[in-house]
Amino acid sequence: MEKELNEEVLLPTDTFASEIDSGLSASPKAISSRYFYDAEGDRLFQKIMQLDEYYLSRAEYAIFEEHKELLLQYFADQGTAFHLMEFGAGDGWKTKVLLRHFTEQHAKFDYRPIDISGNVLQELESSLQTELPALQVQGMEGEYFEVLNQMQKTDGQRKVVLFLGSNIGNFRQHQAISFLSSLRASLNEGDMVLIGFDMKKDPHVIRDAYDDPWGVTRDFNMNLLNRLNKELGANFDLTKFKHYQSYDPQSGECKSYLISLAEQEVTVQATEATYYFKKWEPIHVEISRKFDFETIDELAASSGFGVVKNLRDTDEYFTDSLWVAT
Ligand code: AVI
Repeated sequence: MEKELNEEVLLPTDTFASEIDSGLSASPKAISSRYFYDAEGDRLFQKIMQLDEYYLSRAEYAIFEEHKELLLQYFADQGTAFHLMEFGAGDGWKTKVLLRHFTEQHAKFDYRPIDISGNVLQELESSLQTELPALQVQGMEGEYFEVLNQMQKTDGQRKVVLFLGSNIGNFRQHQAISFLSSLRASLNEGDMVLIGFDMKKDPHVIRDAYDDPWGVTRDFNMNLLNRLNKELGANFDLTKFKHYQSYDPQSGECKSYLISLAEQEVTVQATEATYYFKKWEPIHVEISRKFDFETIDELAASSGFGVVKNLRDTDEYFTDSLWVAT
């Protein structure tokens, strides 16, 4: 029998429910930030990316504007044809800077955006059809690890993989190494990856980006509880939780929590369980790590890549690091 699928993320509902069950039964409580992204979560994240406080997207956009020709020279290496693949492509706002330039320069490449959401891919493909009709686009829908397996089956043409927006920061170090090592295993020597890293900086700048005065980031975090209410039949009372964010300048860990404002019990129909919360008990919901060059070098070396070039914005807030599979 086919498993029931949660349409938004194409995950079996029982996997979703069982992960929530382990997260809420654990001590300390934790839920993965991958569950932020239902339709409302996608909408709120788009809104975050337009906030002045959330500098990450603008910084990476500026890096692409400044270095698009240099990137093309590395990617196409003397006119070689390549597949440009992108994990977590989203609306493609930043990537279009590269796609437009590469198309204008008649580079020999196709674009393969990869996203967990079929809707996001459809919208991206149709906007690209209008804006860059000559570009060959082939969307791939699925979880990162499913797609990595499919990637191995592509022809021998060079692959260049984009992993932008500091999505890598949402992994802990061991998870990042395991993801990048699997990515490396699906590539050939000489293939390239371009990874966006948000760098350590003035802690106040980071705190403002993840706790904006408009409450958009708060709503983005709280939406997780709404989602559990809607999809798993939970009965979270949103007035009894608040969003809290912390930043540790030593480790570079920016963490988000939902804090219980009262001693309370929450029942989730899909897990057939009731969870007890102490007053002030946190649920850890996201990590957004900030990097330095030592950590970037260490990540590359431990996962089978060599750093070719680090590209930075003028504020030195963000780095796009170009790696080659060794
Ligand atoms: C998707 N990811 C890279 C974002 C980040 O910066 O960690 C998600 C986000 N969380 C709060 N604001 C944005």
